Amino acid sequence: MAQDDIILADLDDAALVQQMHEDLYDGLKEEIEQGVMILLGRTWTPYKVLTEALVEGMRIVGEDFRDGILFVPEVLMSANAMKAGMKILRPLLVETGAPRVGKMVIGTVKGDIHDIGKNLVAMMLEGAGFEVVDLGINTDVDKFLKAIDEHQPDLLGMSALLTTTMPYMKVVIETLKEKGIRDKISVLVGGAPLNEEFARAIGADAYCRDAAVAVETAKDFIKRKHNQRSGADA
Ligand code: B1M
Repeated sequence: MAQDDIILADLDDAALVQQMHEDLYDGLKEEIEQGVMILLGRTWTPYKVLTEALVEGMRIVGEDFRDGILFVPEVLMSANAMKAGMKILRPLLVETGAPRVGKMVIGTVKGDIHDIGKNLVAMMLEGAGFEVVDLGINTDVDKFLKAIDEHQPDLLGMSALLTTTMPYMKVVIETLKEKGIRDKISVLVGGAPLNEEFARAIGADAYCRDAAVAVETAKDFIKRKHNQRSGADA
């Protein structure tokens, strides 16, 4: 869509968000960056911009991708525009001054290159005071193990967006068991095709529907760990 005749700053909030959904759909990176800045300037919180303008826009892209209306190259452009918006929001979400509460190693599993959701989870966790070691995409079990050994995290997060890659999470969990370190770490999993039942079936500790739930769940597990520790000390 040609944007020449639309001045984003002249739109009211609702119209601007609507326009941003369309711009995300069309993969218009600069317009998304501009829209994010305008909403922040109107005192929208970074989280509200993220969820209402960006995540909701990406949901619409996902529907049309599913229905064969959009194809990979177009969705890649949308993803790039989304990432450009997230890049502006990241420091704002991360710099809350919250004390460090725990550490998570996170990655998108082997065979899978989807990273928008995982990046969002990492950003929100950092904002909530977690130290996050992000292993990126296409992460195999050796890379997870090496990072766990090196960083000694409280939590392991795994993301998968494909039905063909989600079973790999079980491979990682089984390997943690074989190595005798499964009990030392809480495993949180997420991604659009997953659900509670799947998480239980593969032996994960929790399924996280979205980034906000991931933060709450991570905090909960850290609290439990502290309680166990103080129980053992008593
Ligand atoms: Co992909 N793709 N894609 N894709 N893609 C999906 C996942 C699909 C559902 C689209 C569809 O058909 N409707 C479909 C999977 C179908 C299936 O498996 N049943 C699909 C397909 C088929 C494919 C390809 C195979 C297409 C092809 O090549 N023919 C290919 C696979 C490549 C590969 O990975 N090997 C492919 C490629 C791509 C792009 C590269 C074009 C691009 C990815 C760009 C990128 O990530 N850098 C892409 C995109 C963008 C999507 C959709 C449209 C959007 C995903 C997204 O970013 N959502 C997606 C459709 C959909 O999911 N509805 C789709 C926004 C994001 C904020 O949400 O990732 O769900 P989400 O993350 C959420 C939660 O799930 C949760 O919190 C996040 C934030 O709230 N969460 C976690 C996620 N990870 C977590 C980890 C945690 C906790 C919570 O750990 C603690």
